[in-house]
Amino acid sequence: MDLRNGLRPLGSTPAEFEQDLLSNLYYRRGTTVESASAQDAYETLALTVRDRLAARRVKTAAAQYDSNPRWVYYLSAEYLLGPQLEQNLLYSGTTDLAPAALKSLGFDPAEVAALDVEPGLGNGGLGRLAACLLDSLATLDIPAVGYGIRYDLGIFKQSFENGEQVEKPDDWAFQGDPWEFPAPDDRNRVGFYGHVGPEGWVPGEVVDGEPSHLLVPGYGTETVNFIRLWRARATEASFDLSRFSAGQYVEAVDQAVRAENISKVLYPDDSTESGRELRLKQQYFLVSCSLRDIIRRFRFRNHDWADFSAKAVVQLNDTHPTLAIPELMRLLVDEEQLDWDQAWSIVRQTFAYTCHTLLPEALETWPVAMLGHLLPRHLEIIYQINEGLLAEVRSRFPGDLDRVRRMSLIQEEPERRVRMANLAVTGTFAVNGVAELHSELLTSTTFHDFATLWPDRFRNVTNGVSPRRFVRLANPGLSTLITSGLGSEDWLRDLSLLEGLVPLAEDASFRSQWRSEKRRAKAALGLGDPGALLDVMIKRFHEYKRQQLKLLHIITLYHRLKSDPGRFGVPRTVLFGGKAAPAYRAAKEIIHLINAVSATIAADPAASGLLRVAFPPNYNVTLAEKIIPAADLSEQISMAGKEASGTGNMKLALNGALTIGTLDGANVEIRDRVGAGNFFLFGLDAAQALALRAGPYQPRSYYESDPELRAAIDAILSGAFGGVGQNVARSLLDRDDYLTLADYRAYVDTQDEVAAAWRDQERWTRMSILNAAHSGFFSSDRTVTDYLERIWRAAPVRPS
Ligand code: NBG
Repeated sequence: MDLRNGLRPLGSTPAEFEQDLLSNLYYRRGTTVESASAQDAYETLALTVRDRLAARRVKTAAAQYDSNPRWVYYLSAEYLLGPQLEQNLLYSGTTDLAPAALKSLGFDPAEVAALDVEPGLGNGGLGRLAACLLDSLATLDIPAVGYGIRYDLGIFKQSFENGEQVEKPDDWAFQGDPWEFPAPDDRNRVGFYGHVGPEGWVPGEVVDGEPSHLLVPGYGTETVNFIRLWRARATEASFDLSRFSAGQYVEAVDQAVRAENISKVLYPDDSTESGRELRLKQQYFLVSCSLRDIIRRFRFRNHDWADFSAKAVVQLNDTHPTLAIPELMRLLVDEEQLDWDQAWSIVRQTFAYTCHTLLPEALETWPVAMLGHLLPRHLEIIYQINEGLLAEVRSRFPGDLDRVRRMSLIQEEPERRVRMANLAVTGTFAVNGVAELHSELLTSTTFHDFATLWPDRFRNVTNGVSPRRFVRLANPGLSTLITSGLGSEDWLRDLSLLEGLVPLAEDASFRSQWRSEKRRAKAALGLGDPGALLDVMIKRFHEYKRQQLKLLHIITLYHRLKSDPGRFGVPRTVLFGGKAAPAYRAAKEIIHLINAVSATIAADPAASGLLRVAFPPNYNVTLAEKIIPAADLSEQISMAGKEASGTGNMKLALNGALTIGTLDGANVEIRDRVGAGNFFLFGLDAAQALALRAGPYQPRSYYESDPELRAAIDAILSGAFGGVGQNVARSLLDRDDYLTLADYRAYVDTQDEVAAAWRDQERWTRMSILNAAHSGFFSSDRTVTDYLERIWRAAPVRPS
């Protein structure tokens, strides 16, 4: 069948690509080369590249429709996609064609590429993981759709004023988004509030969800999947014409504005009641629109509900989409008239849940009152699910009231709240942690009761990252070297082939080329001497991740430089990147202190050429792709037992950075693979940390017995850094929730070992190569393969 319906094929020569560009410029931008702006050129280029992916998407859709496969549906509140242009050039095979064609039309390719804005649809690790998994799903030809929200404003843009974090709106789609296909004709109506009467739920407010989609191409295959993003649209009825006519312009649009606020910003501030309700609204909006879409898609080829879970597996990315469980129950029982047990069995075979945290405070709960007000029917359904759960607990553990209380979907004290993680575990067939240690800790602590009741439900899938984005696109120089070392580019689709680099670690000329790639990446960052050790800590700011520990080390190095130069070590640039949640005061104060310490050191001529602290603002994927190739040392220093996995640790190791880290998250598996001799381990392990926290932990005792530690903290307290950060120091002395002081000495001593290793550049380079060589396991292709085997059980469909 001719899927193009006789349309001429897209060009593959430079001249043809140029023709396609011209045609898009003329017909879709309505302009000509003579009058086109750089923005016109960028949009045109994006459309021309997108056309090539669209052609593949059409083929993929036809093949997927034909085979009526089991679909993987990924529900996520965020997708941290990163810039799209370079990725889509690479995946569409137009990396060389495009700049040549632009140049020949008189445009500057670099200026055009600089207009590509990274979508503001994500925040941190779980959002980036979602993006890597979708990349790998497409690369492995798995029929998959990602569902999310099309936020107008992303997570804030970070800048610093007098060293303090300032948040500005991230209006990422201000100029429009040429990668997106809007589909206003596929709107879904979503209800909120109202009451449950004899005729069922009667919502008090309705909003339309309007979809658009972004293409997700696979690498080295024809498959192109997509992400469907929902944007809230006021219904026609929400505009009050009579008020408008009466001059009440604000009141006239009040309802419409409230409706459209649902997809206004990612993670609205939840320090107010209305902010919290808005988050809950977003969550329901996402799952309601997405489930209707999934059901619509199911009905293309299927009719019998008994087949539903054979045709769809829905992965809940953390607890944000957990309302999908009661929502599917509602659709099946209230709208499709299935009986409760049949509906519950479908639900239980359809959903799976990934947990991304170990912090108890990060497990979401919603006040019963709020949930019942916003979604009265869903609360009834949750109660009914809870009855079934508690009946099972009571029959398995007669008389164990405490267990019933712990496992209930409803927390009673101090306020009645719905425990979303318990609901997620109860309504799914599989629950996974994201690294081996994390999955173990989930079953032994957080979900211990559930793992006792349903041991088969729990499994591990260690995270991974896309080698296309985080090696090939981020580090083209190193990629070329790897390809020449291995003799082919196959490693980009099978990262275990990196093992082939092991013998090259013994080859002096390869080592020298490896080193020059690092230096080149460092020089490109523009942070001064590329011969200095680049020590990198890039991640969200959170006390458990312990940026404050790195800071104490920097102050110690500074003190040594001034008064004990023999112990200073090697020239070092420390680079931080990351944002603190706007309402997280302690994390923001750590940021402020880092900037203050950085300024003090920069102003001291004695530190020049020896120690420098850089903190470029607004860390995002674009910046990560510049920093990661340049990094020599990767800081993964969380308190053991707190970091679920980490994925930055994998990206850095794959690019040849050596890790200094605790036995936390995926660090454990990285160290197992790269070898203990190629990893700088320090500090308490998870069991020791737990034991120390359980007793009467006294951070002051470390302060009192360690002169260097005392000097570092005293410097902060005495105002040596412009008086900034005194609360940080006091909180370390008084509470130190994350055992920073307990791990300080081991950390500083291990950093001395780092410096010693750095002095021997041949040794360091060997270790660097071996880190990359042994990190192939951390490809998201392997992660997806594990999900397929352990959870999804979906098979590839290749477009012919
Ligand atoms: C993060 C964890 C990381 C983990 C990513 C992806 C959240 C809530 N959690 O350790 O902190 O690597 O998820 O699994 O973003």
